[in-house]
Amino acid sequence: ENQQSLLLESAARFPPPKGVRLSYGTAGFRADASLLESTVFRVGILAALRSLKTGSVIGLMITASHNKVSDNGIKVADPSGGMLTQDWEPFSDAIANAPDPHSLLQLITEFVKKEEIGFEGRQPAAEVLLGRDTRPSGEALLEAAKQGITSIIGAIGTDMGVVTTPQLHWMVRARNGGLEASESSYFHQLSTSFRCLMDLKPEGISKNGNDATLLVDGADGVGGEKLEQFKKMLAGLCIEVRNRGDGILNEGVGADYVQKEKVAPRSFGSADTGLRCASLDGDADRLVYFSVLSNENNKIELVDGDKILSLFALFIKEQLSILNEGEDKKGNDSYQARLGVVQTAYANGASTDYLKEMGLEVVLTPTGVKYLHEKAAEFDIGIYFEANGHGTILFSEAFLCWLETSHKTLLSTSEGSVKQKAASRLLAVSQLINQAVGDALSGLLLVEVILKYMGWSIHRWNELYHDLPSRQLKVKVVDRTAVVTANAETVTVQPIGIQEAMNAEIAKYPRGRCFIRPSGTEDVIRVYAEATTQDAADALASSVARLVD
Ligand code: NG1
Ligand code: ZN
Repeated sequence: ENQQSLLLESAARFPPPKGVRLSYGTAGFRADASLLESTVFRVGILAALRSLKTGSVIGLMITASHNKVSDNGIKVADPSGGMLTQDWEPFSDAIANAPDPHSLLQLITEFVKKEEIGFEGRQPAAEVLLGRDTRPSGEALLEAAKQGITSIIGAIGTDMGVVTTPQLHWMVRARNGGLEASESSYFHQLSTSFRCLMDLKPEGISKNGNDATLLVDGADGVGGEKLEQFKKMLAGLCIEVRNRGDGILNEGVGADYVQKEKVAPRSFGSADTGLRCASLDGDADRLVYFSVLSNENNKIELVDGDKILSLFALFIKEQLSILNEGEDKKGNDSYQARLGVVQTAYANGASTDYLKEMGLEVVLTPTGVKYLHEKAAEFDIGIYFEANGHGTILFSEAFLCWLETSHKTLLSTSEGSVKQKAASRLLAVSQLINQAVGDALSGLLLVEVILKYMGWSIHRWNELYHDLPSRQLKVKVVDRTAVVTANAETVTVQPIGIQEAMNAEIAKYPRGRCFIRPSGTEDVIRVYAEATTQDAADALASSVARLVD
């Protein structure tokens, strides 16, 4: 009874905006910040229930990532630090759109019954870690989320303050693994494993052009601020952070802008020609690299998520082959680790070819981190990246266990030192790279360490393969759900007949590839096209966009 009246009473303080329907898309709820108070309050309730149900700490992150500063959003981190389980998404949609406190209460009561969520036991019964990016609307929304959490009796919300999205996910994972969940423990783990990898680079390598300062575009968001703080702990790496929050968040800056527009962000120009640059997005879960081309109005050489993935795959594969060298096939102590990579249809065709030529298993999933992450977790080492720069490397428990044991036994053998170093490197990578979600800061450190290891400049790295020219367009439509796709979004099954019409366009261009899909974060249909020349990719994209319109 107490619980019910508490919920009714607090829900009355957060009436939903009229005539707006929100849905938990590829990245949680996202909308103009002024529309979100009630949604965020309700997601607070959901997070508290999720914590009760799982008996673990849950995370809530308030951010709209690369979207404009007046937008905001909220997403839930599950106990592992990953995205909210998909079977709770319908409930999430339902409560966000409940018209009044009574219907909200009814939905909650039914759900609690169905999920058999118990209210007794631990103290506190539920805990939710809250974080937000630098958006001015974040503070009030965080308060609304907190009120949602505390409207479930026995639940508490712990404010982690302004953090990057991956920091918050990392903290949730750490807490549930019995570790300390603070920013300083995060920085400590990253800097320790970074130093370890730096110490393990092969003798004699270091002079090949990448000792120069790394220039970082902080998107005027939280990532730049954090990196500025963190860089002091990173011996052997010189970083200059620009766009640290003096300009407008995500306006002409950030990984999304750089990747989609293929131009240099604000504060970067011809004076930086040829230098190694990186760009974070607004909440620092995406990372791309670039290098300014001389005298060509802000044109850049883009090194996107596909190429980061390729660099990581190359390095990991090399360490695995060092470890397996000379092991007989019967394999006393050897372990045939399954290394796999996961991409989406947005991956440049040239990257997929390159990875397959390396002999790797390549899997495609639909767009959305939750799908990529889930697939990558099926491998001993699963590397996933979206072309836009979101990705990470997942290690299986079984493989890490084997790695630790063999790391110890290798200490005492003669061939040990080389193999032992490879084992140490892989262990350090598993500590450095965020196991919960894609993380621009940890990804950046791993890129830097691998470039040092290889003795490569950003240009050498970019030469791994040549991207096929591509074009992305968005088309505003009345009802984006009219487009239904299959086979990891590579085929359009509805509207009927559109795929045949697309095929006829695609057939006009050598190496032509094109697909469409409804966006999960914006009210648009996205068109992607690829071909051997930029003109051809542009023409293919616009003719398919006309079919959609
Ligand atoms: P949508 O709007 O569903 O295309 C975009 C990105 C995704 C992912 C989400 C979450 C593209 C083409 N799509 O999703 O990859 O990052 O945002 O931020 O970049
Ligand atoms: Zn982001």
